[in-house]
Amino acid sequence: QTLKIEDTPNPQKSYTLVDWQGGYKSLTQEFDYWIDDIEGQIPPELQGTLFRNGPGLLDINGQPIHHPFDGDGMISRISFVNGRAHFRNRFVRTEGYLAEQQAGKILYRGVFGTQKPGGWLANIFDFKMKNIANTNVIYWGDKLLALWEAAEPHSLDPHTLETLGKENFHGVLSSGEAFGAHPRFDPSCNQDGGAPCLVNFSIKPGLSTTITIFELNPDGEVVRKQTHSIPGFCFIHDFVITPNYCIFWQNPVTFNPIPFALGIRGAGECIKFQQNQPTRIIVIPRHPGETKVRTLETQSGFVFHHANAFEAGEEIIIDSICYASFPEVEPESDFREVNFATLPPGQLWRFHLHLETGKVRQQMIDSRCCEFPSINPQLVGRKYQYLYLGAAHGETGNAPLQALVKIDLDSGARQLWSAAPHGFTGEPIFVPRTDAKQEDDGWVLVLVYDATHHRSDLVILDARDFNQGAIARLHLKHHIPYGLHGNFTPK
Ligand code: 3ON
Ligand code: FE
Repeated sequence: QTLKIEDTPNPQKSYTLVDWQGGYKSLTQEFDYWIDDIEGQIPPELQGTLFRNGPGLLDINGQPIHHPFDGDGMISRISFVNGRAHFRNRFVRTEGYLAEQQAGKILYRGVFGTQKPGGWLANIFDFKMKNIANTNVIYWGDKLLALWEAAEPHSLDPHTLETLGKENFHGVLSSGEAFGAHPRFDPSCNQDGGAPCLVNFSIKPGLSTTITIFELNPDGEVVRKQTHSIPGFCFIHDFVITPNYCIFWQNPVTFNPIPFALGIRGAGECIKFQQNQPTRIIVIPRHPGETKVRTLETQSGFVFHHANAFEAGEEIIIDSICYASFPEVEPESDFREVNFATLPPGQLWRFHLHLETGKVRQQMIDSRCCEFPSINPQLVGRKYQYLYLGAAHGETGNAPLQALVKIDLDSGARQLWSAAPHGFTGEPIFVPRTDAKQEDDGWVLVLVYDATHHRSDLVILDARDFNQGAIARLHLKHHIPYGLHGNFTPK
């Protein structure tokens, strides 16, 4: 346990910017080894594989990219076998990755502002998108899929991480068609006699937006697909499900395509937050027979990620990470020089939607800066008690994630595990123990960037008790750039 902050230069701060910046250096090498530098002990009952995705490259042969979300997807795979752990990482061999590595320079514009060298003249009217496969990685229907929300998935060998090609689900996706990066795993689908099912969506932007919902059976086949047209532009990164509904947050934003077309800004930099516009909440029934789409309204704000949702009588309850505004990306800025204190923190809120009256109530559950919610996978769409989050070390203000927090949503109790001052956390993943009887009986796995050694650790916590500290710290031989999402499979 490392809660001491005495050795940081500024006692008000639990981190230094220089330490934090180390986690945004590229990792160019691909590794394959048994992890042998371990503090504590890997629980032998923890068996399976953790897959993680995120930007592995923050530059192309020395040419910096403009935003981490534009970085090429790199998959890390940590498999746990009889108390030992094996590490492997591979870049997804996307068309763009291969072409740029061969050319040794940036050949594509990125959604979040990366431009080809040569100024606007080199970028004007180039609408080509590089599918960077960097946001999430899922194991479903015996396939390992790297996801990026604006194009189709890449299929990978789950053992070697070799890129096999793009996945179109037997022709369900047309070439270039999007498949979102935030699928939800319904542990027991009403329509499939209680079998598990994977629910995902995609967004086709425009003056009005098409939302497509896909439901896949355990064999990885699309068994249900529905599309809806929603008035206005949408930037929807995540959604939530319940047994009967899919729920989408239409954040109050507008899109001005002109600077993008003229080669001055990335598409994501043309999104403008509308402080005086309400958020629209779109509730779409999952059952093919029911077609009534409801739109509810609540106050302005921006949501990337939701924790969970469940039905409670007349209401749907949704827990989400909300920002007071969308963190707009500035074309001239360097993301490494960010002043955290000037940006709004993500904070945990609970929303109550009343479907009949259309009323929405909300309350802040925790004001601590947080991101990357994770729950027991058996309770997706169901009433749940425990939520795990990446969190700032301090209770107030915006800061990088250095801790994990466990929240008991029934009692309000909280537990904090912190890696400050030199450690930086990412998304926690809750792994249930086989035959667990309690919701929090299992482990929380998290990659922590350790600036002191410029390397990452895979940290294992007992989910029932963060206060006992890490039960194991697996020191990797290198760092892993701050990542986005991943999943654990018992296989
Ligand atoms: O909305 C339209 C449709 C669409 C799919 C237009 C569009 C071009 C903006 C678009 C594309 C969206 C894309 C490609 C989004 C990609 C998002 C991404 C790669 C990551 C998002 C991450 C979110 C968060 C909150 C990350 C937090 C990170 C930290 C706290 C750092 O450790
Ligand atoms: Fe996400």
